[in-house]
Amino acid sequence: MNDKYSSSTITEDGRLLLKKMEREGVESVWDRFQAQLPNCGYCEMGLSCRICVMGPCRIDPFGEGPQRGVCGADADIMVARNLGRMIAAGAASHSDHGRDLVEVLGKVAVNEAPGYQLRDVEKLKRVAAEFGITADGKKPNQIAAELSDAMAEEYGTRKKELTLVKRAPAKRQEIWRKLGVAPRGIDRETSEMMHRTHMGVDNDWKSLLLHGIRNSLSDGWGGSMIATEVSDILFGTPKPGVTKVNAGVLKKDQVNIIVHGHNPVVSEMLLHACQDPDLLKMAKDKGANGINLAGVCCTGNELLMRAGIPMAGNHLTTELVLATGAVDMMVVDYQCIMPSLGTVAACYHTKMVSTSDKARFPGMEHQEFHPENAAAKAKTLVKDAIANFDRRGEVFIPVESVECMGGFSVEAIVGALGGTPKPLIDAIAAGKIRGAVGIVGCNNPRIKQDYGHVTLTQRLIENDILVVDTGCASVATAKAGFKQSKALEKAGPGLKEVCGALGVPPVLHVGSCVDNVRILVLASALANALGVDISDLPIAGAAPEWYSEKAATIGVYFVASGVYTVLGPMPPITGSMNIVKLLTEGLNDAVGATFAVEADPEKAAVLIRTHIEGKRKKLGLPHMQV
Ligand code: BF8
Repeated sequence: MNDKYSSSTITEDGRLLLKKMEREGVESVWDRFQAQLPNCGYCEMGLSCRICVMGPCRIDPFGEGPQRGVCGADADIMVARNLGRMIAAGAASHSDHGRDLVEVLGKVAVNEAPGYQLRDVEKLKRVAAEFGITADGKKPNQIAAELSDAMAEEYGTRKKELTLVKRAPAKRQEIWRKLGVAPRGIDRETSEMMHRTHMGVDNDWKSLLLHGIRNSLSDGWGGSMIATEVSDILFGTPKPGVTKVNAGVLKKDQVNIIVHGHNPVVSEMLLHACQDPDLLKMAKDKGANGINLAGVCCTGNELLMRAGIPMAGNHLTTELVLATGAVDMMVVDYQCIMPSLGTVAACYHTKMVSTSDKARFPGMEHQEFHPENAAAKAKTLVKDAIANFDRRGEVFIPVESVECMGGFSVEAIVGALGGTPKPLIDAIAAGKIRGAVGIVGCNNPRIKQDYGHVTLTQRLIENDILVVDTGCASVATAKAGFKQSKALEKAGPGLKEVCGALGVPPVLHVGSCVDNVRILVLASALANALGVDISDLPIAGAAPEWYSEKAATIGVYFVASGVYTVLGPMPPITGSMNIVKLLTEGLNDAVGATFAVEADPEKAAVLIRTHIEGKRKKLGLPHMQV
């Protein structure tokens, strides 16, 4: 179908709901995007600075106007400071999410978090051992208490290096030590970045960017890694399972509750409440055929991965699902929640509820969740959602949902391979699988929704490259049908054979955005099995539609971990050609990988395939000309 909405999104549900919103006069993210055009050229290039109040300042990229801010910062310093603060914000977000989970773990250990439990005690023991905590004769709760304390220390206490850095291949750890970027404390690196970028501190753009690397590593091998591990311990390590995706997962005859945000602490309790027999009866008495819990964005991914909860959409779908008129309640925690949602919801009957003390929004009722009250609070919210069911107006559920397989934790992937990564390595060595690519990140109205993710994924799998994806990328490819066995038809012959034999789709859903660390762990396992560094592997990363500071941080820790990474949207760095050159070329000498920026996913696929064949050649594996 070709209409004006198809320039905004490739999805049918998106197109139809956008049309409905326009008909109803409801403003969407695309309308606001248009209203902002043309964007400020200085900001796009990273050449504006409002760090201090001698400014705001800007630098003229054409060399005619000012070439320095009031403080004397030139273009390199300005761009580096802005980028540094972007990395710090991304690291702070994911790592603070990790801290919240560590606190829940600590409360569970002392029985102060009713409803939560230690679901994966084996993993608890395994991770505890990495922190030097022995399990002998100890009850799981005691181990959890000790692990929670040890993890909390990673945030602040003065350390030489974060504990989980040891998970990286030895060669990688050496590279970081030599460069002086091994992260020392999760909060420390973020705090130091804010310090360095204060006026009058670090004014060497190279040194600022090196600290940007260290800051990103404090998240990738620190806060985010802790978030994923503790989520697995508390909520279960994901196993493959089948569910449904897109706006068609909403049910006309049921109470629909959508969870949005990132932290599974709230959504897990809602999941339990939605299964409560008393509440199910209450829904029935109200005329509903059940309570349907669905997710959007990464909190949805957390539930999809572990409990097979359906997924209504990714970032740019979050306003659109409200326009179905079928959402009785949307419960949000934090991150990626547009402040417009309360306004959109007010045009329908949806009740909006915020739950985190650190994230409040206009047009939302605030019901604060803490580990101590979460189970009870969740029941109250489900009751409120049921009460809202008969306030619905017109309901429009535009499409049928699509089947999707999720749940590919590293443990599940290695399990599917028979307990060792060797079969995957053999398939790569034989050339049946050319390599693997992690496709991650967001939607961004600069790019037609899902077009970047889906096109790149198609080009890679048809060329026998395995795709593992997370975050909104993983929802995009799920909606497009890449996460079902039928999708093997879209894959090249080698990938089709290997995935077919294992009973998995050619595109593996590895989780939410904090779960990008699963990709690091998997890459480390492959590198260790081969006795090489991550940068030697025929792998790559891509963020075709990224928008957030968190995604910027992920990109940096991918590259700093040795993974060549192709970004879709250009980060605000073009005001400094020195920095562009360093990130796209110079980093190769320092960390063995670089960024590339390519908005066209067809061209990005060629870049990635060329990179993968180059790595195959260096490893002495059969390779081809792309
Ligand atoms: O953490 S992919 S839009 S929802 S930032 Fe946000 Fe981007 Fe989606 Fe998940 Ni990640």
